[in-house]
Amino acid sequence: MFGKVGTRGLVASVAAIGLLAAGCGSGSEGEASAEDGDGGGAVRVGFSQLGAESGWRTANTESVQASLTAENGIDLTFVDAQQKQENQIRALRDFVSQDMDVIAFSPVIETGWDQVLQEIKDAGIPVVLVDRTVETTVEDPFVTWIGSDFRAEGVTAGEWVAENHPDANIFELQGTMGSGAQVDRQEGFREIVGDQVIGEASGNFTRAEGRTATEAALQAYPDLDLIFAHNDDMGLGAIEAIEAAGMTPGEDIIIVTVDAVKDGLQALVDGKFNYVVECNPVFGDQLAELITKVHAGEEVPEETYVEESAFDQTITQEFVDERPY
Ligand code: GZL
Repeated sequence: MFGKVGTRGLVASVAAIGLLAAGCGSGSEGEASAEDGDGGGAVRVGFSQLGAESGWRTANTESVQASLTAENGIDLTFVDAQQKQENQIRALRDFVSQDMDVIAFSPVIETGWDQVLQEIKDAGIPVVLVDRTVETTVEDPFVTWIGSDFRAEGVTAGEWVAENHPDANIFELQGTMGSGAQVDRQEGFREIVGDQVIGEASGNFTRAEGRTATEAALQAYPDLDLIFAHNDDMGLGAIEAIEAAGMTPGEDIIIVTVDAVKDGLQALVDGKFNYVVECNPVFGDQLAELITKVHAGEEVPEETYVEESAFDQTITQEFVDERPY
């Protein structure tokens, strides 16, 4: 979770360190300022969102912005990094210079954060990690993390394939290389059906790049008959490529994806996707509560996993129409 160097013990001490830091993140050392604790001032939060690459990310941003609001006692500065780590690091440094009370971010990839995390720690500002995960050697880097169990999502997808298509020749459409979601979904999936994977390529979690990668895969692997896409958007791009090649998605080529955004579930109802594992982006309310508690110096869990499910072609159009995202 906190990279391959983190330990549960380390994360537990993070919670303790973070609670102390929260008490003086917005005031001078040791003094309570008007903004601290129950001083009544809004909690100043800097949030670095990694991009707007997918339907999932759009839904996540909407949820975060709907919950981190003035009426919930939060003064939010939200910055979109367009999937570039250098933009995220710049935003995090800006948050330090603006002396934010709490910094939250979803890291586009797992590595490359040590220096900026150390700068944030030296500034005494608590960090709440959101969605994706980080590998870091920095001691006590975060107070808490909220998101999905990406590895479990990969295992769920793999188990469905093993059960329903045990002889399939699988092509894996990977998300952004080096992101926690890509690393862990791949690990979980391959634990179950790794011996059936005949090829892989990254579609960077976008529809366009998913289409391009699938066009190349159909040429390179004429025997492929199942695609596992790390998110719906790449799966939707794969549908375009499969249809352009004169084949029928969901029949000639089975498609398994992760996210369960509305477009993905519509493809499932339409018979073009075959199985979709949910990755729930709507946790802004839980995030707002965590941030408020961190700032107030209250106890928070080391990690919070959001509720998720999985869907096959038995879902109905009514179910899709009623989905919040
Ligand atoms: C998962 C999230 C992933 C989604 C993609 O929590 O990080 O990033 O699965 C998104 O749709 O691009």
